[in-house]
Amino acid sequence: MPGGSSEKLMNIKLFQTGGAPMLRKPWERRQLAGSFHGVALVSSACAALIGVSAIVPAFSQDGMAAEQARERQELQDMRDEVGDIKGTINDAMRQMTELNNQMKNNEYFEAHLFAKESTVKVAGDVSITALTYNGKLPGPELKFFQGDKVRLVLHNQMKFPTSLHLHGMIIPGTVDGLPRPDSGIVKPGATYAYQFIANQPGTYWYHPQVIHGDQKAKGLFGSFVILPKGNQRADVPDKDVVLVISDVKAEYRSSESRASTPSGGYDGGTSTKGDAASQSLSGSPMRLFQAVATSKKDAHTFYLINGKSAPMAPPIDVRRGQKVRLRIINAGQTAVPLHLSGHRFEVLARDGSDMLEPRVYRDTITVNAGERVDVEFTADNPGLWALASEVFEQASREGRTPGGIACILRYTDIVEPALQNPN
Ligand SMILES: [Cu+2]
Repeated sequence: MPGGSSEKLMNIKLFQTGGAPMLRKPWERRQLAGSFHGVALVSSACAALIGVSAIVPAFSQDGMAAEQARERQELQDMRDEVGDIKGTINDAMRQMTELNNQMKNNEYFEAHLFAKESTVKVAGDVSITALTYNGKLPGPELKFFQGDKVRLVLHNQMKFPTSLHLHGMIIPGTVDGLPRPDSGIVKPGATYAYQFIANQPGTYWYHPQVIHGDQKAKGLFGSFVILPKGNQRADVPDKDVVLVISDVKAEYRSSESRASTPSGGYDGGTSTKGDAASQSLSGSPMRLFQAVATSKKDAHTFYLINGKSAPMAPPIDVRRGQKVRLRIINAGQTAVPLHLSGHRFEVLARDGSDMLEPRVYRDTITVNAGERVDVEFTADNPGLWALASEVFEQASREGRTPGGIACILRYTDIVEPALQNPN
């Protein structure tokens, strides 16, 4: 019989043989059960008998007094024991609190960015080879709370140096200033941790420093949002969407010129000795800021919304009555006038700073290169609507629609007839 069940069985026996009054105090029950348990290993049947006889009180006067004295002593022993346990628990609690405080002090919210060359799908039938963070275009969407200690670990998996700039964050120059030989420049294969406190709520983005600006043009960028502390305010939206718009130029290279570059088709354009040699081999200065098209017909500029050209850009799904916030980041090279049809939005912030009263309502807003604009609207006009650039070149793919910076706003609680393909 396993120890646990035999113990349970004997407790029942004890109650049945009139031992119950002796078991009022929990520690007595614990001790008795414990002693039974030990004996039970020898023989469970005998153990029950021995145990019960041991706790039957004696009935003589002297015996009673002696028994009471013994009980008092036992009680005192128990109190001492409880006192010891309390002390041990208090010590443990103190240690736990200390450990907790230590952990809080060292608690960094860590994100890992792997800068590497990746082939990404930008339209249904088009893939380009770009520079990416974690194989994604744009890089991972980072979200932190105000006051968080942040550690961004940059792993350079490219064949040329890179760096990281947290566009808009007011942080020490030692973290975000121009990269210097002793810090900030991450050599090929190296890793670097950027640590800072996220103390400004708002919409920001990350990309390599200005001396590695060509890498940004080739796809190294991502969003960075700091939510206000607690994020429990009444004006927190029902839906908070980050939209990174960009334009990425893709150049086609013959297999010959690809083979001549040190990284098998991609030199990153940063002037190191190896790159200088490869640039003279390729003979095309344009490649300095271009991604690589995988076929000749796809060698052009792609205007993207969250890394996709319409109609591949994911729709913005809303429900009637929702308060929707769009955090628009222009990671591209040109200004984009974005128009939302069927709604008017309030402009909440530009470049992470809240707008001053009076409130500004618009239906179109131009987002300059590098700029972030936070807008908010109420989903109060069911239907299928477009959020798109007003510049035709940007809202098409080489003049073909659907394409470019355009996506659908749709109400998921309303059944709409399917969209007609205009072509
Ligand atoms: Cu920037």
